[in-house]
Amino acid sequence: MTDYNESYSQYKEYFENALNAFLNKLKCRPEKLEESLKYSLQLGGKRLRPVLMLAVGELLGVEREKLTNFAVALELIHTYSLIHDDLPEMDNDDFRRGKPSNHKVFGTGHAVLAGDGLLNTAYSVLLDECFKGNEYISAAKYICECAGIKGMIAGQSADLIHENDEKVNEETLNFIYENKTAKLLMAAVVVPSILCGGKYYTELKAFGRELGFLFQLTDDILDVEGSFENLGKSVGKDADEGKYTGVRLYGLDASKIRADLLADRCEGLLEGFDGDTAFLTALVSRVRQRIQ
Ligand code: GRG
Repeated sequence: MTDYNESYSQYKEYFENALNAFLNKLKCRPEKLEESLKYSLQLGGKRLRPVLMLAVGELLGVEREKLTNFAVALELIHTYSLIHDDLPEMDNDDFRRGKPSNHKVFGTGHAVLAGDGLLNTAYSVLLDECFKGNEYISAAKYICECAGIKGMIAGQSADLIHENDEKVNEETLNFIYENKTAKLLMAAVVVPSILCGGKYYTELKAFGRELGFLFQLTDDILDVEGSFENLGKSVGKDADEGKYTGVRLYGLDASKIRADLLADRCEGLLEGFDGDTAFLTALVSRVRQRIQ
């Protein structure tokens, strides 16, 4: 197997080139709007969703070119959600990806507009894909559902509503985990399946869901144990703000055991796929350890 880091860098580089080409063509006025749209996208980030999409595409034999615009749209949606999440009225975070949050640079009003602009642009990219055929329409629709009112927005809404609840229950926690975090990861791994006639559709959906739960639980653990240097954002905020987290429900030690179980489940699902799943298996263990 090619070294994990090398493969991750290759997928990421392919995506960065595509994103840069897209951004070079993205022009709008006023200049401040264009700058605020591009600022957060160009701060970096792991590009986990595009990397996952490309890696699953390779496993299923889907050409990269077919996935590129879906990966760009998904990263635009992810970035919009981070901009809005950082706003004082939401998670109120002054830092993102190690740099000042969008609203700290451009002001709250423009951060709202930058998020709106990225979301609208993502939908425009997805609509362009729809002219290519039915499977493209289905893939675009899947991303919309994952990002929308039965997906990420529902998860964020529940997260806000249940902030400061005295008790945490598992059903609500699962709703938040599944919608706020897992849905965009599910979109990343299911789109390649849809584009090749639904191969491993159910299994990939399950894989994306488990990976999303693992991702969010390790995020909750890192909010207790991580550092600003490693994460590029403030830590210790969940407890300060009475957030609904896995650590609050299960406790820190049990959360770590649960995270191991979720990683095992992800790996178990990957074992059922034909082809070389070594990269995806290594990615699961990196998400568990939160490296890269
Ligand atoms: C505002 C509609 C709306 C939704 C916000 C993204 C989100 C939903 C909330 C962010 C809170 C949070 C910590 C979620 C955990 C999962 C997550 C999306 C983390 C950040 O994603 P990474 O680590 O970020 O992939 P990078 O910067 O690497 O792209």
